[in-house]
Amino acid sequence: MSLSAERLRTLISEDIFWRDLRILETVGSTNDLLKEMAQEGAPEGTVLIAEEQTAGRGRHGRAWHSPKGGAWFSILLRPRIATAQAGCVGISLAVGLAEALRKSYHLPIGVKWPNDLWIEGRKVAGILVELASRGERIDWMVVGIGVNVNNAMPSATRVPATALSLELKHTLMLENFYRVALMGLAESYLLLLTKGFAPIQARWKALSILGERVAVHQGVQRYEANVLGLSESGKLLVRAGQDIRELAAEEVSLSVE
Ligand code: BT5
Repeated sequence: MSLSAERLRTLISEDIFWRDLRILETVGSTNDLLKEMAQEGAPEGTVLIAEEQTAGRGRHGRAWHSPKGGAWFSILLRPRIATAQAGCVGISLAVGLAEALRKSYHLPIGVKWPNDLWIEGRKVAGILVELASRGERIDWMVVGIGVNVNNAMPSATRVPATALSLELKHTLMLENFYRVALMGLAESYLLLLTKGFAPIQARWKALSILGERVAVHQGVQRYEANVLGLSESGKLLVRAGQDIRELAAEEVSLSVE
């Protein structure tokens, strides 16, 4: 069943935040294309959806497997905040998406810092945040979101993977998935802009799957640390020996102990 732009537009027409929703059958990476559109001045709220990506990207130059049946999309945001606060946006979006999917599909979805969604020890979604600044402020943010919905699983992944359809034991209607996801993303993003990061931090705490100890991978370094919580800019605060460190999403990866 291929994705119907018309059906999708009717389903999300009540939501004023998203606009110019585009669906492509196949593309290299929705992030790459939306970044070009951002540089050419596309407005906040632009959404680009692909049924399939041939060069889907994860963080740190990793590949993201994106065959038909999954949800591969990018959203364009232009938050009027300092670039140093960008981590808050990624966290807010992960929280909004996780909560919306939990509510609609009744699955125990958790958030793994920074922006992954997990279901009982398996990764179901990943988020890739890319941005450009103007002075100290964000000019645009392109947030790429990959969710395993009805697609076949990649054969070997860094961490075990799952899909919503595998967990629910039935195929989902992709248009409905996009409605739920886009509403949840808009809700938490707008909450961040109007009420600040504190309410999101509290929701994150309830969803976080991190235990007390994590292994931090930073370049070729690896060390173990105790998780202390989130900083006000969305960084992860950890204690390694006597050191308190603030980890930035773009610099590290974590494995759960
Ligand atoms: C992420 O990276 O989790 C961010 C993924 C973002 C993908 C979206 S799709 C729409 C938009 N356009 C793009 O080009 N990208 C974004 P990371 O944490 O680096 O995870 C990547 C790792 O996950 C890979 O090295 C694989 O081992 C594994 N992986 C690849 N495809 C996967 C999948 N479909 N499901 C689960 N794990 C996967």
